[in-house]
Amino acid sequence: MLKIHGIPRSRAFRCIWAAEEAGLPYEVIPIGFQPGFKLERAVEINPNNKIPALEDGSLVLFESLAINLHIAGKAGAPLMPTGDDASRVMQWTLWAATEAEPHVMRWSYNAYLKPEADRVASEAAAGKEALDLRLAVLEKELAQRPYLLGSGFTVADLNLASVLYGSWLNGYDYAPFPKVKAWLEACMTRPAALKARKQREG
Ligand SMILES: N[C@@H](CCC(=O)N[C@@H](CS)C(=O)NCC(=O)O)C(=O)O
Repeated sequence: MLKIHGIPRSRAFRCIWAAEEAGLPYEVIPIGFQPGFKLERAVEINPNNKIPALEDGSLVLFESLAINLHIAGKAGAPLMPTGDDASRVMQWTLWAATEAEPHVMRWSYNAYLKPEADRVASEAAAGKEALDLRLAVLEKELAQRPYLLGSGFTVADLNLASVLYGSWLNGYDYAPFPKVKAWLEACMTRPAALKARKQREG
């Protein structure tokens, strides 16, 4: 049984979605937030003291997207493909973490996450400007194939879509990127995604 430490309204959402896609049994060990995005208690198993963290038997992991690679690896293909496609999964996962997520978060904190009085419009605009440059790259890729690696959904799609999910749900303008918008909608309405979203969105 996978033990996912965190709550659905955090990056643990990504791992819940991955477990659902993989069809693996899991339990969520809830650790929530206090005001100011501080955790309500220490995460003993994560030296970074952050959520999510995963326990899989004696294996303990942190980093949500790495946890997802582990979960997908247990399921195997098609969620985690082999050969060159496994390298493409790594490429897109690192792209999600380094090229997309910092700008998603800069926009998100200043567009909807922080209390209204603490939001800085210029910060939201800077995050959006940088993210739009990356979305333009993604738009060109998705003009060539329906999913990141080809015709089928893999954990590469899961990892990148889950990084973009909060912005997609909270009013980010994806209209200039119709292929990205259609791909995100396809990812976020998969049966496994809907099960995970129900835990988060109610
Ligand atoms: N890169 C990490 C980020 C983890 C992270 O920042 N988690 C947030 C919740 S989504 C957290 O634990 N925040 C509390 C804190 O930083 O004190 C991952 O993807 O797992």
